[in-house]
Amino acid sequence: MKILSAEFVTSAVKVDQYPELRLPEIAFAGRSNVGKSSLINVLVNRKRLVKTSSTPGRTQLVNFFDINDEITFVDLPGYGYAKAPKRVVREWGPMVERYLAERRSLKGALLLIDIRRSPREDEFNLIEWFRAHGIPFRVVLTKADKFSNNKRQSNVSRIAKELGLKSSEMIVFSALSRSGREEVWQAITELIGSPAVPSAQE
Ligand SMILES: Nc1nc2c(ncn2[C@@H]2O[C@H](COP(=O)(O)OP(=O)(O)O)[C@@H](O)[C@H]2O)c(=O)[nH]1
Ligand SMILES: [Mg+2]
Repeated sequence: MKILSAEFVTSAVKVDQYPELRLPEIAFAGRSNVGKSSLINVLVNRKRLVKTSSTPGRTQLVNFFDINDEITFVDLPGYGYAKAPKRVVREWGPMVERYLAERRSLKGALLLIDIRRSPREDEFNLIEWFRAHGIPFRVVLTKADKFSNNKRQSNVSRIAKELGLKSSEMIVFSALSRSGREEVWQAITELIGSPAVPSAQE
Protein backbone atom coordinates (compact mmCIF):
# COMPACT_ATOMS: atom_id res chain seq x y z
CA MET A 1 0.00 0.00 0.00
CA LYS A 2 1.25 3.46 -0.84
CA ILE A 3 1.19 5.55 2.32
CA LEU A 4 -0.33 8.94 1.61
CA SER A 5 -1.11 9.89 5.18
CA ALA A 6 -0.70 8.44 8.66
CA GLU A 7 -2.09 10.38 11.58
CA PHE A 8 -2.65 9.89 15.28
CA VAL A 9 -6.39 10.05 16.00
CA THR A 10 -6.85 9.64 19.74
CA SER A 11 -5.94 7.70 22.89
CA ALA A 12 -8.70 6.03 24.83
CA VAL A 13 -8.98 4.52 28.29
CA LYS A 14 -12.68 3.74 28.11
CA VAL A 15 -14.97 2.43 25.39
CA ASP A 16 -16.88 5.74 25.15
CA GLN A 17 -13.62 7.44 24.19
CA TYR A 18 -13.07 5.25 21.11
CA PRO A 19 -13.46 7.13 17.82
CA GLU A 20 -16.59 6.55 15.74
CA LEU A 21 -16.76 3.35 13.67
CA ARG A 22 -15.72 4.53 10.24
CA LEU A 23 -12.85 2.49 8.80
CA PRO A 24 -11.78 -1.17 8.98
CA GLU A 25 -9.52 -1.64 11.98
CA ILE A 26 -6.39 -3.72 12.56
CA ALA A 27 -5.21 -4.19 16.15
CA PHE A 28 -1.59 -4.68 17.21
CA ALA A 29 -1.09 -6.67 20.41
CA GLY A 30 1.98 -7.78 22.31
CA ARG A 31 4.13 -7.60 25.40
CA SER A 32 5.68 -4.24 26.33
CA ASN A 33 8.89 -3.66 24.40
CA VAL A 34 8.12 -6.34 21.78
CA GLY A 35 8.39 -3.72 19.01
CA LYS A 36 4.76 -2.75 18.35
CA SER A 37 5.46 0.94 17.88
CA SER A 38 8.50 0.18 15.72
CA LEU A 39 6.46 -2.16 13.49
CA ILE A 40 3.73 0.44 12.96
CA ASN A 41 6.32 3.12 12.14
CA VAL A 42 8.00 0.86 9.55
CA LEU A 43 4.62 -0.07 8.01
CA VAL A 44 3.78 3.59 7.45
CA ASN A 45 7.36 4.74 6.66
CA ARG A 46 7.53 7.13 9.60
CA LYS A 47 10.27 7.49 12.15
CA ARG A 48 8.06 8.61 14.97
CA LEU A 49 4.34 8.34 14.26
CA VAL A 50 4.28 6.12 17.34
CA LYS A 51 6.71 6.78 20.15
CA THR A 52 9.21 3.97 20.71
CA SER A 53 10.90 3.45 24.02
CA SER A 54 13.09 1.09 25.98
CA THR A 55 11.19 2.00 29.15
CA PRO A 56 7.54 1.05 28.68
CA GLY A 57 4.92 3.62 29.60
CA ARG A 58 2.84 3.27 32.72
CA THR A 59 -0.45 4.38 31.31
CA GLN A 60 -2.60 1.85 29.55
CA LEU A 61 -4.08 3.44 26.48
CA VAL A 62 -5.65 2.19 23.31
CA ASN A 63 -4.13 4.38 20.58
CA PHE A 64 -5.86 4.90 17.24
CA PHE A 65 -4.10 5.90 14.00
CA ASP A 66 -5.69 6.77 10.68
CA ILE A 67 -3.80 5.41 7.65
CA ASN A 68 -4.67 6.97 4.28
CA ASP A 69 -8.19 7.56 5.57
CA GLU A 70 -8.59 3.87 4.63
CA ILE A 71 -7.55 1.79 7.64
CA THR A 72 -7.36 2.41 11.37
CA PHE A 73 -4.37 0.93 13.19
CA VAL A 74 -4.95 0.29 16.88
CA ASP A 75 -1.97 0.07 19.19
CA LEU A 76 -3.24 -1.94 22.16
CA PRO A 77 -1.63 -1.52 25.59
CA GLY A 78 1.38 -3.75 26.19
CA TYR A 79 1.65 -6.23 29.05
CA GLY A 80 4.34 -7.98 31.02
CA TYR A 81 6.29 -4.92 32.11
CA ALA A 82 7.88 -6.04 35.39
CA LYS A 83 7.74 -2.63 37.04
CA ALA A 84 4.15 -1.86 36.10
CA PRO A 85 1.96 -0.91 39.07
CA LYS A 86 -0.44 -3.69 40.18
CA ARG A 87 -3.45 -1.61 39.17
CA VAL A 88 -2.13 -1.41 35.61
CA VAL A 89 -1.54 -5.18 35.48
CA ARG A 90 -5.08 -5.80 36.78
CA GLU A 91 -6.70 -3.45 34.29
CA TRP A 92 -4.94 -4.76 31.19
CA GLY A 93 -7.00 -7.92 30.62
CA PRO A 94 -10.49 -6.42 30.95
CA MET A 95 -9.49 -3.37 28.92
CA VAL A 96 -8.09 -5.36 25.99
CA GLU A 97 -10.77 -8.03 26.04
CA ARG A 98 -13.49 -5.36 26.06
CA TYR A 99 -11.95 -3.74 23.00
CA LEU A 100 -11.71 -7.10 21.20
CA ALA A 101 -15.24 -8.10 22.15
CA GLU A 102 -17.01 -4.86 21.32
CA ARG A 103 -15.21 -3.15 18.48
CA ARG A 104 -17.37 -3.92 15.46
CA SER A 105 -14.99 -2.38 12.92
CA LEU A 106 -12.16 -4.69 14.03
CA LYS A 107 -11.18 -6.85 11.04
CA GLY A 108 -8.18 -8.62 12.44
CA ALA A 109 -5.26 -8.59 14.83
CA LEU A 110 -1.51 -8.99 14.70
CA LEU A 111 0.01 -10.66 17.73
CA LEU A 112 3.66 -9.71 18.10
CA ILE A 113 6.09 -12.06 19.83
CA ASP A 114 9.83 -11.43 20.24
CA ILE A 115 11.56 -14.17 18.22
CA ARG A 116 13.89 -14.85 21.18
CA ARG A 117 11.07 -15.59 23.65
CA SER A 118 8.44 -18.22 24.23
CA PRO A 119 4.72 -17.46 24.27
CA ARG A 120 3.40 -17.18 27.83
CA GLU A 121 0.01 -16.99 29.49
CA ASP A 122 -0.78 -13.51 28.15
CA GLU A 123 -0.17 -14.59 24.55
CA PHE A 124 -2.32 -17.71 25.00
CA ASN A 125 -5.07 -15.54 26.55
CA LEU A 126 -4.98 -13.16 23.61
CA ILE A 127 -5.26 -16.05 21.13
CA GLU A 128 -8.18 -17.43 23.14
CA TRP A 129 -9.95 -14.03 23.02
CA PHE A 130 -9.30 -13.68 19.26
CA ARG A 131 -10.88 -17.07 18.71
CA ALA A 132 -13.76 -16.50 21.14
CA HIS A 133 -14.69 -13.22 19.45
CA GLY A 134 -14.15 -14.48 15.90
CA ILE A 135 -11.21 -12.18 15.17
CA PRO A 136 -8.83 -13.48 12.50
CA PHE A 137 -5.19 -13.00 13.56
CA ARG A 138 -1.62 -13.48 12.43
CA VAL A 139 1.54 -13.83 14.52
CA VAL A 140 4.49 -11.54 13.80
CA LEU A 141 7.85 -12.57 15.22
CA THR A 142 9.79 -9.37 15.93
CA LYS A 143 13.48 -8.46 16.23
CA ALA A 144 14.50 -11.11 13.66
CA ASP A 145 17.82 -9.26 13.23
CA LYS A 146 18.91 -10.66 16.60
CA PHE A 147 19.60 -14.04 14.94
CA SER A 148 21.50 -15.43 11.96
CA ASN A 149 19.41 -17.17 9.26
CA ASN A 150 19.75 -20.67 10.70
CA LYS A 151 18.93 -19.71 14.25
CA ARG A 152 16.07 -17.56 13.04
CA GLN A 153 14.46 -20.54 11.30
CA SER A 154 14.85 -22.83 14.29
CA ASN A 155 13.19 -20.23 16.50
CA VAL A 156 10.30 -19.83 14.05
CA SER A 157 9.72 -23.60 14.19
CA ARG A 158 10.01 -23.65 17.98
CA ILE A 159 7.47 -20.84 18.52
CA ALA A 160 5.10 -22.29 15.90
CA LYS A 161 5.14 -25.58 17.76
CA GLU A 162 4.59 -23.90 21.12
CA LEU A 163 1.59 -22.04 19.71
CA GLY A 164 0.21 -25.02 17.80
CA LEU A 165 0.47 -23.08 14.50
CA LYS A 166 2.34 -23.75 11.27
CA SER A 167 5.66 -21.97 10.64
CA SER A 168 4.14 -20.66 7.43
CA GLU A 169 1.44 -18.93 9.44
CA MET A 170 3.98 -16.68 11.12
CA ILE A 171 5.64 -13.60 9.73
CA VAL A 172 9.26 -12.90 10.59
CA PHE A 173 9.96 -9.18 10.91
CA SER A 174 12.76 -6.78 11.75
CA ALA A 175 12.22 -3.07 12.24
CA LEU A 176 15.99 -2.57 11.86
CA SER A 177 16.31 -4.16 8.41
CA ARG A 178 12.61 -3.68 7.52
CA SER A 179 12.55 -7.31 6.35
CA GLY A 180 9.06 -8.78 6.50
CA ARG A 181 7.38 -5.42 5.90
CA GLU A 182 5.70 -6.55 2.67
CA GLU A 183 4.50 -9.79 4.27
CA VAL A 184 2.92 -7.86 7.14
CA TRP A 185 1.13 -5.54 4.71
CA GLN A 186 -0.04 -8.58 2.74
CA ALA A 187 -1.44 -10.10 5.94
CA ILE A 188 -3.20 -6.82 6.81
CA THR A 189 -4.77 -6.68 3.35
CA GLU A 190 -5.96 -10.28 3.71
CA LEU A 191 -7.37 -9.65 7.20
CA ILE A 192 -9.31 -6.64 5.98
CA GLY A 193 -10.62 -8.56 2.99
CA SER A 194 -11.51 -11.72 4.87
CA PRO A 195 -15.17 -12.39 5.58
CA ALA A 196 -16.18 -12.00 9.22
CA VAL A 197 -15.84 -15.18 11.26
CA PRO A 198 -19.02 -15.71 13.28
CA SER A 199 -18.44 -14.86 16.90
CA ALA A 200 -18.54 -17.75 19.36
CA GLN A 201 -21.41 -16.05 21.20
CA GLU A 202 -23.70 -15.74 18.22
N1 LIG B 1 17.10 -5.01 17.20
C1 LIG B 1 15.83 -4.63 17.11
N2 LIG B 1 15.31 -3.81 18.05
C2 LIG B 1 14.00 -3.45 17.94
C3 LIG B 1 13.19 -3.91 16.88
N3 LIG B 1 11.94 -3.41 17.07
C4 LIG B 1 12.00 -2.67 18.18
N4 LIG B 1 13.23 -2.67 18.73
C5 LIG B 1 13.66 -1.96 19.96
O1 LIG B 1 12.92 -2.46 21.07
C6 LIG B 1 12.55 -1.41 21.95
C7 LIG B 1 11.04 -1.36 22.10
O2 LIG B 1 10.47 -1.02 20.87
P1 LIG B 1 9.00 -0.40 20.77
O3 LIG B 1 8.67 -0.35 19.32
O4 LIG B 1 8.90 0.87 21.54
O5 LIG B 1 8.16 -1.54 21.50
P2 LIG B 1 6.66 -1.52 22.06
O6 LIG B 1 6.75 -1.29 23.53
O7 LIG B 1 6.14 -2.88 21.75
O8 LIG B 1 5.91 -0.45 21.33
C8 LIG B 1 13.16 -0.13 21.36
O9 LIG B 1 14.39 0.09 21.99
C9 LIG B 1 13.32 -0.48 19.89
O10 LIG B 1 14.36 0.25 19.28
C10 LIG B 1 13.79 -4.78 15.88
O11 LIG B 1 13.16 -5.24 14.93
N5 LIG B 1 15.10 -5.09 16.06
MG1 LIG C 1 4.73 1.10 21.97
